[in-house]
Parts: sequence; C-alpha cells; structure tokens
Amino acid sequence: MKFLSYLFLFIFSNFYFSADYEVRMLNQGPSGVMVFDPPVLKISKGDTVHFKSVDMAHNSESIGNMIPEGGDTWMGAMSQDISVTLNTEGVYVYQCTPHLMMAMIGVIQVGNSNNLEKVRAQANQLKNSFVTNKDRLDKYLSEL
Ligand SMILES: [Cu+2]
Repeated sequence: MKFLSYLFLFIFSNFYFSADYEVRMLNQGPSGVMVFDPPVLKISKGDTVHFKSVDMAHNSESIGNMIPEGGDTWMGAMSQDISVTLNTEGVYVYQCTPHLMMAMIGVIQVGNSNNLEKVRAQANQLKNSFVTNKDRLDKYLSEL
C-alpha cells in the first residue's frame, strides 16, 4: 500500500510539474511570414516543446553556439513534428534550416537566462545571414 502511494505521488508529481508547449511552424502567422508560433517561450526545466509541422517544408533545429553549455541539441526533419524536453537552464535559439535567410528562428528560455549575453553576442553574427526580417531576433531576445 505504501509502495502504491509512493508510486502515485511519483507519477502525479511528474504529471503536475512538467508542462507541454506547442510551437507551430507556419508560412504565415501572427508575427509575420515564415514564423514559429509562438516565437518566444519561457518554460521550466524539464518541460517539453512540441514543434508541429502545420505548413510543409519547415523544420526546427537548435543552433549550435546559441544554447546553454551542456544543453540538449535537436534537429527535426523537414515537414516533421519533433518534441524536445529541455533539462538544462538557459536561453536556446533555434532555426528553420531552409528559411534561416528569412529569419525563421525562435527562442526558448528554460528557467534562468544565465547565457543571455553569450547568445546576444552570437546573435550579432547570426543576423548577417538574414536577408529579410533582420530585426526579428533582437525583438525576440528583448522579450526575455
Ligand atoms: Cu521554415
């Protein structure tokens, strides 16, 4: 009986404390053309983000030097959903690989933003690869 109540507590606390978020990959969304929606998320350690392939020919891929040290990386296939559970705190920037030129990027803050200065410095580099929506990344980072 005691075991069962521990088991229940364990399952319940997992269920209760980790949340799920959905980010849609869109040709056109509330914040513009070729966007992740919502583009900026603030979540807790251990939460899961589900990237949904709503429109075709998008993916979600973490950007190597724009995640916290030791953070999980991911690389979704084209036109496929991908779910990512983030267990390392910090700021993560990710891209849609074929639409990086159009600044199809997104930002997730997991817990605290300890690496934000590093990410900002890298953002100045990344912006060079944008042809349109050049101010998007700054705008997203300012929302953290
Ligand atoms: Cu895309």
